[in-house]
Amino acid sequence: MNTSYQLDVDKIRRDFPTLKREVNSGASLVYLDNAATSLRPIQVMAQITRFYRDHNSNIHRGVHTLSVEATEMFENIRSKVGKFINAEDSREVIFTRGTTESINLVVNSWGRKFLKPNDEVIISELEHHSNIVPWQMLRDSIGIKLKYIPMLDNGHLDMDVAESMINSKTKIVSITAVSNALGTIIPIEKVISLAKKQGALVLVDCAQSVPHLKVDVQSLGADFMAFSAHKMLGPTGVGVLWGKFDILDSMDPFLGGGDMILTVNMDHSTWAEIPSKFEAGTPNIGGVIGFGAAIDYLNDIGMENIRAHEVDLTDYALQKMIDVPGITIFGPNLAKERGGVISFALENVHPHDIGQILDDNGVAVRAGHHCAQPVMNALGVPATVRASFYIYNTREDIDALVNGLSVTTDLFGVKS
Ligand code: 7TS
Repeated sequence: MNTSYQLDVDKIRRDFPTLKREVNSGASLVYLDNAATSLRPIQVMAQITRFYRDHNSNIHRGVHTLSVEATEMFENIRSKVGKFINAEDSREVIFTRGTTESINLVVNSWGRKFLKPNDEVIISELEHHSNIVPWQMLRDSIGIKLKYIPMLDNGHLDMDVAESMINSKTKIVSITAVSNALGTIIPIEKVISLAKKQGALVLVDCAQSVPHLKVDVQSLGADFMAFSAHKMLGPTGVGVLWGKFDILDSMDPFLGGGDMILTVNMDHSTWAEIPSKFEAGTPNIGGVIGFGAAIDYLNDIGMENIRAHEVDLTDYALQKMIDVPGITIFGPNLAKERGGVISFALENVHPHDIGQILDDNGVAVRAGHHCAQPVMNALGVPATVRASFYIYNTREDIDALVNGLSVTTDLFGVKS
């Protein structure tokens, strides 16, 4: 491959046995649904197996050898995640079930404690439902005002409106770093600076950024960040909430139960320090330990190389796809303004039919509203087809996508 960055895709592909799958009697799998979830390399699966085989135990409670080992392995991953995002203190890393739970934690533990009726919370029209619905539930429960920064036709946010909308009544801006539906990279540094001028907090939904771009929480200056392990080679059911120490420390617990308490009496209980305060019950220990192997894998490749590879693929895909008859490609025109996500439609062909025909040809994409219905409403479509890339994808995968689209346009008689 003629590229200036260091990424040995052939070697990487050998670590992902799922890529050897055939689907629909003989079509080689081309996996382009990475925004939904990535594949997992053998190193992650081996690490999960190693935990259950050799160290299986609950954490933070036993004095026996296995429990001490499991606790140490689990806590080492907290430090590893902290380093990966450059957190100042690994206690700022809270393990959750995923981005959805991380956002719900902030909404309930920070929002219910610190927000009052008529306080303003600002999100955007580009959010995934998990950064809309919890805030709507809080609005309906305590009477906050929820405002949306609108999306422009080109898939970018209307930053002029953002500038006037974020004002002294704003208490938190909760915003995605990269749109899962369109791939738009949001200028979060600018949003953070607007919020900080007004003394508002910022939560960044990094579900689509941390897996693909270098993110440094200290230089970014947000207050909370949420992301999921399963979109970055790790297991499902593991996510992270990072928050500034003093803010997390000031918040009430989210869930009550074992491991999050200091003392329990019949009439009252007291809470453990962070991070335990927010990690009630037995967590996904094997999953967190597997997540550690995923971070090692990404670190070995280098996040800058991953980003360069995705820009190259996205640029190639945009150039190839534009020639498909009847295609509309949604979102920003330039690869550098996008994550590795391309959402599109074909004239007079339902997105689900496109998804089905692509699947018949081995190409896995997502067709639907991508849990971002306000984006679909803004585009005036019920659904789109979305192809999304990761480290193991190649230009040949994009050729397979484009071939599958020609089969579709031939079948439906779409003309340019
Ligand atoms: N925020 C964004 C920007 C997302 O893309 C997703 C998942 C979430 C939050 C929720 O993450 P979870 O791990 O808690 O489910 N996005 C998608 C998607 O685009 N297709 O399937 C899941």
